[in-house]
Amino acid sequence: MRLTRRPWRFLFPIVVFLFFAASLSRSRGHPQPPGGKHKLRTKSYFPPLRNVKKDSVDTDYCENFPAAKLDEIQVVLKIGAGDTPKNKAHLSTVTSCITNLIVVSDHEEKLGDHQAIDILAELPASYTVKNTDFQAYADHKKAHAEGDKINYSKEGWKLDRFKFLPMVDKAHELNPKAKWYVFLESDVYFFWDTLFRLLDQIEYTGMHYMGSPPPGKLDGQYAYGGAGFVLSQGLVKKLLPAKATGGFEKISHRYEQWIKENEHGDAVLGEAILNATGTRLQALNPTFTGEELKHISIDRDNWCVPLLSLHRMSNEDMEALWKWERTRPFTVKPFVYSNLLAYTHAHLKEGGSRQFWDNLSEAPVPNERPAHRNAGSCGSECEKDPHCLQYSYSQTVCRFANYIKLGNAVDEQNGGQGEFTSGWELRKMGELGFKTDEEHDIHDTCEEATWVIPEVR
Ligand SMILES: *[C@@H]1O[C@H](CO)[C@@H](O)[C@H](O)[C@H]1NC(C)=O
Ligand SMILES: *[C@@H]1O[C@H](CO)[C@@H](O)[C@H](O)[C@H]1NC(C)=O
Ligand SMILES: CC(=O)N[C@H]1CO[C@H](CO)[C@@H](O)[C@@H]1O
Repeated sequence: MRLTRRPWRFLFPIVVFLFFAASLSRSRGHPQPPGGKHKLRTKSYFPPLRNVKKDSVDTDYCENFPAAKLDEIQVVLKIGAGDTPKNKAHLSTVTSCITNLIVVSDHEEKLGDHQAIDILAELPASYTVKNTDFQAYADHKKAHAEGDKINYSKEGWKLDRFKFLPMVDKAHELNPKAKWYVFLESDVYFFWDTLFRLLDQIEYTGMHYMGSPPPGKLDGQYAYGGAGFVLSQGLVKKLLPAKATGGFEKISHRYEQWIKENEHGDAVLGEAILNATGTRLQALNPTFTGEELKHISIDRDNWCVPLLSLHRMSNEDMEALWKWERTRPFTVKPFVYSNLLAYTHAHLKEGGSRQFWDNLSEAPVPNERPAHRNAGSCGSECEKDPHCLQYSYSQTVCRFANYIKLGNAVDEQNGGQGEFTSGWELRKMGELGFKTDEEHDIHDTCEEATWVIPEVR
């Protein structure tokens, strides 16, 4: 009776319920197509630094590092014993705050506070039979025994692929309770805040194999080692089932033949994961990226996409970026692609162009266009072109790009005959969010991050 007289009383709670149900499913990203992006608020685990003196002897770059997160995350660093300077650079920067770090190598040695594990010593003897790739391992052992120093070599590098399977076995053996297993290499930079925010969005009991396919093969089906990758506890449990006789079935034993036949350890790991668990790669590029800093393109597509990894970092860049990242002004927002501009393009505060600077712009402007008279006309043509974000001019050639790249200095004496100028479109970059005036912070380029939705391969 009352319901028919006042139907709104009945309808109101239903409408409210439907509204919440809809917004809940949206915030979990369900209706979005794979490979798309969605906006999502995430929490920062890094409180503001109290002591932000960069480069001072008493700067503690781990001061606000959320070490408690490491109770659930096992980080594994894979190195080569011949790479001493690189390994040291990594352990004193990117992995310096990872208190429970596992270091896997082809030689057992003490590296600062860490004990590198000779992960190849874990393999069955059958690996070395008729396997010329293992000659370097024997040579290294002999050299060490004689007190000789191991240097980087091509032969030594051939050992690298044999580390992928046993390092997963080992990470699980040493920390079977971890919710996440995170693997990186000594030339890979990691933005830890992005990792923590990403893992917060995902259930560790599920089956997750996350990373980026190799650069240049972005339709690939395995996580490229050079971008770092992550395995969930749920996946690792299925990958390494308990044996009736005790212990766990190791993938380094189970897939020995595969790794002998394939020169890419990361690819074999991907195949092993698929074979043993039925789980495919959840591609999260460009958040994970196998690109190096100098080749990173910042464009309209990735402007607000969180950045997690960089590859082929020089020791100098590793240290400089680490110190910069750990002391940049505090923000609750995630680190996104366009935030890199404050590191690579801080010079834009002094003006939009740079002389004796190589472009990395690729598309030459056709000859008949009037952009070729000088750097100035090249720049004004770029301004008129709605897609052009950066240009470069040298020896009558004007090039545009619809992305922003760091580029290189050009030696004024040798390379820089004549004019050699690169420039950036400050007005269009400002519209996107990178503002170089006094009132704005060049670190704050996005309203809200757009997270990549994993694309299952
Ligand atoms: C590595 O290089 C050093 C210096 O060049 C040399 O003394 C040493 O013998 C090399 N080690 C091996 C194993 O060849
Ligand atoms: C896993 O690989 C083995 C050996 O090649 C094969 O016999 C088996 O069918 C594979 N299992 C699945 C589920 O693909
Ligand atoms: C002016 C300048 O730096 N030009 C270079 C831009 O990049 C292309 C492609 O890498 C080079 O060929 C040009 O020399």
